[in-house]
Amino acid sequence: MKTYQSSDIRNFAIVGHASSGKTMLSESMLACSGALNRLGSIAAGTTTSDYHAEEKDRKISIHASLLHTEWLGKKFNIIDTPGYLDFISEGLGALRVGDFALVVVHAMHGMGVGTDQVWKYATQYGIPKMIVINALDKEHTDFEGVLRAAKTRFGDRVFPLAIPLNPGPGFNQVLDVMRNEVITYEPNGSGKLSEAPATGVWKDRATELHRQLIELIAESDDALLEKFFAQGSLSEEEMRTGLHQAVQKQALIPLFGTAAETNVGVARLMDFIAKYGSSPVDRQAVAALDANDNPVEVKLADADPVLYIFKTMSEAAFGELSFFRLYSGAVRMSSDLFNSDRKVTERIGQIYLLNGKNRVTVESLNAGDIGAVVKLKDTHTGNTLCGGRKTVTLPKVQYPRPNIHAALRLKSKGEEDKIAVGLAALHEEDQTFLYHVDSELHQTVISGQGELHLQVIAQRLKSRFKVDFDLIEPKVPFRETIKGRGESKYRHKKQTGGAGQFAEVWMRLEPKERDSGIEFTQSLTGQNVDRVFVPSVEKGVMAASREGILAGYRIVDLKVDFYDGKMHPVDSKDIAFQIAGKEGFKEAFLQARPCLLEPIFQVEITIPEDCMGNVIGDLSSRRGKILGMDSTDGFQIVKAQVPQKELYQYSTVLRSLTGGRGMHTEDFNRYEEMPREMEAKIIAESKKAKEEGTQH
Ligand SMILES: Nc1nc2c(ncn2[C@@H]2O[C@H](COP(=O)(O)OP(=O)(O)OP(=O)(O)O)[C@@H](O)[C@H]2O)c(=O)[nH]1
Ligand SMILES: [Mg+2]
Repeated sequence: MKTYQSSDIRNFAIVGHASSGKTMLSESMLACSGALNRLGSIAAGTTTSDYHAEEKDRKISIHASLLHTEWLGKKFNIIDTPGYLDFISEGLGALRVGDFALVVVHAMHGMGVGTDQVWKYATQYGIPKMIVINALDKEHTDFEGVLRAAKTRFGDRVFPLAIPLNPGPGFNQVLDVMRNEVITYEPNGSGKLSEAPATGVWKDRATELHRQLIELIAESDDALLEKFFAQGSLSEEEMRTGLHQAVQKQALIPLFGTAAETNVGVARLMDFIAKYGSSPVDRQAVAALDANDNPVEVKLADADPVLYIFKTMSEAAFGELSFFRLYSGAVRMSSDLFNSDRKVTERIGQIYLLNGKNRVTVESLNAGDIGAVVKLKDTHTGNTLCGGRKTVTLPKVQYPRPNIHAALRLKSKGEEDKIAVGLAALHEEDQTFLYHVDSELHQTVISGQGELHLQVIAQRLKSRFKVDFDLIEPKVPFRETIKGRGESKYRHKKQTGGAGQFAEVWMRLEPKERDSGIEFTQSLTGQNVDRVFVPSVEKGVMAASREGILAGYRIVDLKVDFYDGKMHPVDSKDIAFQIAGKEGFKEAFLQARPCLLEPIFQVEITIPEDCMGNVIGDLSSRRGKILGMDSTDGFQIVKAQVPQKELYQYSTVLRSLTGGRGMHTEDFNRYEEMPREMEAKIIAESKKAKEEGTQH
């Protein structure tokens, strides 16, 4: 395998809404360029990219896959990413290291929330976008409609360079706007084509578009604009040199029509990428931090290697693969690099180029290239590896916060350690997967980007770490408090053989404002109780408030005043006052109109306008309070407050209410008293659990 100079490398992420044909597009690219003899299929589970069992079973992409091929002397590093937002971390990693994004839109379904998301992230990373309208061989497609929608969404800069002539079943002809040619593709999936000059109306359309294209390009650059005014047009040569820059500046967003399933339109798209697509040279320097966290630049031309790890993945029989992009310098086999995040030196063994599960080794890679290594000791997604004298860290991907949670219920005891190892390993691979062990509720809660995400993670945990568990609804951390005053005079007396126990504690309780916790005071006067027992009483009170009284939840927001009591010269001791404090507190608490509080979350829901009615209706059935509405970019944003208890799997509900187009974020807001009937239910459940010995 030859090595490629930076300018001959095309790194791009194929992104877009679920099932728009990204994987088939990458498959078609491999077939066009001869890296594959025959086009695989999603239905048969034979694509190069979706090679994992979990992907074949579900017929969707779950991992970002790295593919490479050569076209017109350029090396294409293709990262095919999953469209389901559950796996957005994969797309984010790919966009983070790509030099441009190929945004695939399904010709029948049009733009989806997935399109908007990846567009937003590509824009954040400052990389140019190109659009592919795919599946034009389907019946009832509407190329012009989707093109119009794309222009409405992303501006008139969206410009068609390849237009389907005969969309629908049998689609094989595309108008090449730049060359004013009709391209006819062979129907055998090879991507081979023949070309002929456009005629009639198509010729007129291409001529008109060509004129518009020249104007767009001229407008993107002052020097070209001057020439354009002087000459009345641009030469073909000037247009072509201007084209690359116009795409870089996104003065022009090229759009291509394809049918990836039959490999139509893909070869010319690859031509465009090879000739005009971004290369690492378009981003000569990237921002980083030095060892003292001062901003520095990493330059493509620097000699010392700097690598960013954008994905790690454990492969059976192969070990852990780390996917990287080189931002400067070259990387060689058997060299040592320093992981500046983990502060360890890593030995680079073999360097691989991948086509899905197929791997070839190379001796070295040049700046800008993408590859993979195996068996690094302590290197994870998001880490930077450096060579030579450099110690820098590249900015990490900022992942969206989780939108769904589930608790693990182990099927057999004693597997806690295995689970802990598994959870940590899976989090290192996929940082949108989070977990925490809740010591208050005694459960392990996992969180992610959607139900499917959690299911896939659960499956991986079970198969890789050989543990068995169910995913259940996480417990809600209710709280207990009081609404009125209460008091008790509790006497603890125990006479067992020799030394007895005696303590009498008098206390008063009163409510305090929300979030003020528990305040313990003493206002003892006289000598009825030795002050040495005050901490004992406090201990007892605190123990009771941790354990809960009504339903086993932590007690909050009240004041306890220990104001009098009695003691015995011999039998009064620490333990006696602790017990009296605890029991007295329980007695007073139950008199003080106790109640349960529930956590209320602030949610922000982004939905298409036409789903408003359904979403609002559903929110009120969840005891949600709407705080306000806003609209942006054709979406409605609903702000509401909803009890945590009602938010279990809300992201799944929202997706089904909105055809997958709705999203939400949630944040804890406050505790609030809960409705009577619900409170009674929770108290009853807790009693039952206590009797059965399964209380949290
Ligand atoms: N007719 C037709 N079907 C297509 C085309 N492209 C993809 N498909 C089919 O559409 C389905 C989804 O295709 P994929 O390539 O898996 O789409 P994807 O965007 O990679 O999907 P995810 O990665 O899961 O988001 C599969 O059944 C494909 O066979 C196309 O151009 N024409
Ligand atoms: Mg896919």
